[in-house]
Amino acid sequence: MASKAKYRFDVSAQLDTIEKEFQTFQILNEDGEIVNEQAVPDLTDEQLQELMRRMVYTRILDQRSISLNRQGRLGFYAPTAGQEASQIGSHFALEKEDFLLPGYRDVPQIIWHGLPLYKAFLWSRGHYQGIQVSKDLNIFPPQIIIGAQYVQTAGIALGLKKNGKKAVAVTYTGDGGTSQGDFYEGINFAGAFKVPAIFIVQNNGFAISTPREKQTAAKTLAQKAVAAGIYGVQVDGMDPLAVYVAVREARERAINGEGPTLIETLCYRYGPHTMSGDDPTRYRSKELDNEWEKKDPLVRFRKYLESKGIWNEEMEEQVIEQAKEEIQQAVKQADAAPKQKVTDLIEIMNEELPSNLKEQYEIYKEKESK
Ligand SMILES: Cc1ncc(C[n+]2csc(CCOP(=O)(O)OP(=O)(O)O)c2C)c(N)n1
Ligand SMILES: [Mg+2]
Repeated sequence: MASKAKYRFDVSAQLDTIEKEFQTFQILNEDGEIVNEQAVPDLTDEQLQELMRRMVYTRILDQRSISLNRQGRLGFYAPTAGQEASQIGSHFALEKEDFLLPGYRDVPQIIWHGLPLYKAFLWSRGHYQGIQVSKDLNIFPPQIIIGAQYVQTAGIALGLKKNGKKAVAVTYTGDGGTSQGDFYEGINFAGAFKVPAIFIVQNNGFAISTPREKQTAAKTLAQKAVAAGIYGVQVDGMDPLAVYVAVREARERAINGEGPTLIETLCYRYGPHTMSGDDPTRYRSKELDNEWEKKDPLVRFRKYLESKGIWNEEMEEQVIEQAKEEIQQAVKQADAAPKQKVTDLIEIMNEELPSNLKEQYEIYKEKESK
């Protein structure tokens, strides 16, 4: 017979049971082999090629953005390499009518949603034209305030529901974002009102230099969904097919009135936190980097497509060339934007000016006319 338990109610077994339920969902392993046959999505060869094309393009965009930043030709930049399956795989599951609320690292998703590349560069430079987009483009500017987009997403999703729209609001944050109050408020509200929202947490293991283990006692970030009474999924964030399926099904559920889903994607950022002086070698080991690079989303997806005979070096070269060419053109277009004036900022932010701003506006108008 077991010895008398120290406590009458075994809370520890209860927590264990819940945590064990959150297993990592995977379809394609590191070697590009299908390990979960019944979960393989119904994507045509053309769609699979397009998904690969977007991931390769995004990797090149990241490399070029880093160089442009070093040359002083871009402003703020948060590297994306290593997160392509998580970013592009998730976006691939969405439709044009869906609303996207990105974080600062999620520029690729809004580009693939339709933001012209040169506007992404202008946003990076802090130019107001970078966030002026056509009305039919359902995107928000990348959020810098950690977690704030989670609350906004719950609100937008409620709007979609009230207006009877067959669309979802999708947002992204990082592992660190789930330690923020806004994160809990957002998922709680979304659960209470059963709104069509998808909350994606890209768990790249670090919030700048703070390891994920130090940010929370939760064993998985997906299980945070339980407290809000919403669905939670943990997925291999280096596997584009698994991410695609997790998001596609979350979208289906949301549209069918079944409410929101929280999706944790396990991934890694190869580069620094941002280009503003972060040195990852001070908080990450070479061994850890190597371990994650073996899981690379492009490598495994390339192997998978090659094994199906639908991808080759020549196709990849073509994508790389096209990306380089388009990036070069977009930089030129961004360079051609008019120099930003202080009066521009005042004008675009206000329909009517309060007296103090009116005064400043006149002062700047005078200065700028010289
Ligand atoms: C409210 C708020 N607090 C702090 C910061 C400073 N900050 C910028 S990025 C970051 C870490 C975020 O890490 P994570 O959510 O894991 O996203 P990742 O950068 O890894 O994609 C912090 C603390 C901020 N931008 N906003
Ligand atoms: Mg992180």
